[in-house]
Amino acid sequence: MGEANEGHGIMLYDTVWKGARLATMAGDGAGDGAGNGIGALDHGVIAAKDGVIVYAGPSANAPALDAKQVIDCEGRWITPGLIDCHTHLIHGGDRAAEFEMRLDGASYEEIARSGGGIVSTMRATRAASEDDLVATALPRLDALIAEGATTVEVKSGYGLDAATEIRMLRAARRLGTERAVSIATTFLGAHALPPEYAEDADGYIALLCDEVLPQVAALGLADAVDAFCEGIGFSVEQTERMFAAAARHGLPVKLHAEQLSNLHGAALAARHGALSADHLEHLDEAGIAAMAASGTVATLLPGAYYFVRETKLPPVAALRAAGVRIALATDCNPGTSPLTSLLLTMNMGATLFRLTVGECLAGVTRNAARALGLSDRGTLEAGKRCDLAIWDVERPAELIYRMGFNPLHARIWSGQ
Ligand code: DI6
Ligand code: FE
Repeated sequence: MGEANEGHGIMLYDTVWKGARLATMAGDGAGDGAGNGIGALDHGVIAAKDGVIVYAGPSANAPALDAKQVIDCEGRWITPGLIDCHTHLIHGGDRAAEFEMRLDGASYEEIARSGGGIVSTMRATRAASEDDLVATALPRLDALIAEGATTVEVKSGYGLDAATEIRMLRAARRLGTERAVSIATTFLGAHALPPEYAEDADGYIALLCDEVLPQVAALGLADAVDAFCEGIGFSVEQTERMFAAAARHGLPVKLHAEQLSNLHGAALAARHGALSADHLEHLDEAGIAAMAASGTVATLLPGAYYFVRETKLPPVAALRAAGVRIALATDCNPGTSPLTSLLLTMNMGATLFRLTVGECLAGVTRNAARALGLSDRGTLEAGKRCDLAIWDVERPAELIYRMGFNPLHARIWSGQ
């Protein structure tokens, strides 16, 4: 680097994006006085070095912009790279035939009896090699990436035995080497009861806590631990045992809570300092208060709400009033949300849940980062990773307003 530059305290940046309009998503949302909580800036500049944002703000205050590469954004909008904080991207097979049967009038029970449901995905996942799992997940990941996703969470939970859960997590980690994207992995062994343990849910939880999770943790394959706390899933008591095991391994927790009924899973998650509680259609006031107190993010999954034709809405107004941060995610899974679009997820968040434009954008950036415990991303601010989405839109609302249209102009991951 030039000695002259150093002598004058001028930094040589790798890349400068100028002529941009920025939705920095900085601050903490509504009440920060910055354009509906999106931190809107009309004449913005971003400068990055070594994959990190060094400056993001008005061009008027920008430092000397000495860069190896200067990109004129011609007035395009830049948001933080999008973050999908809840997916089941890795799985064998699909459930399109089951979908067809349901449209032809078959009930959920008939489908389960004919070998469908979550156990059919378990079988297909157990039968798949690690290479198969990576190969079948890549098109789904590519669809997310094509819309500006730079960080994607991926859960296990279709193996339901040690070998397959580990294979799923290895496949998930590999996605992050196959593509320029950050992958956060979550161990969801407590997703469903495998047939081997049909009458012994406690025994299965013991297997997960005493054998599977210790292996997963020793291999460094999970960034968090999740469970499905539900009548058709696991009880509060069983979930609590999973959380205790997670704590023993120093792993943060999240929870599928209050999706189909109210077992008070969200309050349990909050008591354990969970990063997020997810779904939440049946969440009550006590659960909201507990989440507000613990700073647990409410991750709403409008794709699942839509696909299963749920009618009970999550308590958005009460979450908002209590100051609970709201994230939005695809829940991409073969059974209840075969969705690989964060843009459509935002549209559903707005149309179905009445979230504002600012809330939808925060839900797939700042608050999604928080739901993953990642404090190094989710906003356009000095010191954050340089993960950007550059959009051909006139106003950010267009990202949410359109359905099935992708205005992504460019995507930058780690400054590239
Ligand atoms: N809640 C869901 O909606 C999915 N898992 C969960 O815990 C359903 C997964 C599937 O049907 O394959
Ligand atoms: Fe899920």
